[in-house]
Amino acid sequence: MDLFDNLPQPPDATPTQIAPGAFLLRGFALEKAPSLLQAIEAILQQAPLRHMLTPGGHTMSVGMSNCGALGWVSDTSGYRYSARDPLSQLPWPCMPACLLELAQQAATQAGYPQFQPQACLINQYTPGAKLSLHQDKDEKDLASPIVSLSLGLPAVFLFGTPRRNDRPQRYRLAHGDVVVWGGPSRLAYHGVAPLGDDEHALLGRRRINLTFRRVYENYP
Ligand code: MD3
Ligand code: FE
Repeated sequence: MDLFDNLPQPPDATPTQIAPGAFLLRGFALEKAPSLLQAIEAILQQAPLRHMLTPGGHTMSVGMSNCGALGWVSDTSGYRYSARDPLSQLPWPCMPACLLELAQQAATQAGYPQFQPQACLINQYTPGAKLSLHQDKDEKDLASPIVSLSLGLPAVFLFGTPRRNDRPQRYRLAHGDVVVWGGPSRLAYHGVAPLGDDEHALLGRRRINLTFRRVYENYP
């Protein structure tokens, strides 16, 4: 099996390029993980995780919520970004400074200075939860990268190319890992294999992934 379990890397080390425009920062968030998790739990008290419906009517196995000016939502009418949480009709919780700064620092390390994310999608995986191969193309601003932060149980991340039928590479994404996806990798197909059943010291039997996104070039 072509599972590339890349070597760990200190938080200040040079990012590893894993594809054109895509950079892996192993352990970049490791030291800050406890405080980041606190900020995430506070968001989830205001905007709880929920299992959204796909446009095809299937319930997603990943629990989702958002913070920031915009949030990604899915229901039987489709995928879109919304300024309000459809559960409460309230604006999504603000993006905490600690999360925004982490995303901006990682983007800068990877060669994308000036990253100003408008949305942060929070994905929670419990054992068995997965994310099928897809492209992130609901954002108008495809020039900006997406920054992802992984916390908790490790997952096997599938990373293909912008061509659906190219066989994806596999990466093990662990607690504290950050990846920056931009340039030619921005429209790469990707997904997450079903989460294994294990226990993480800080998060228990779950994995949380945050993705920081710029949706519109000019909003707000
Ligand atoms: C590569 N989330 O929310 S993060 C998603 O682990 C999503 O929860 C996964 O895919 C997760 O849409 C993967 C890594 C990621 C995010 C966006 C990408 C990789 C990407 C966009 C383009 C290419
Ligand atoms: Fe995605």
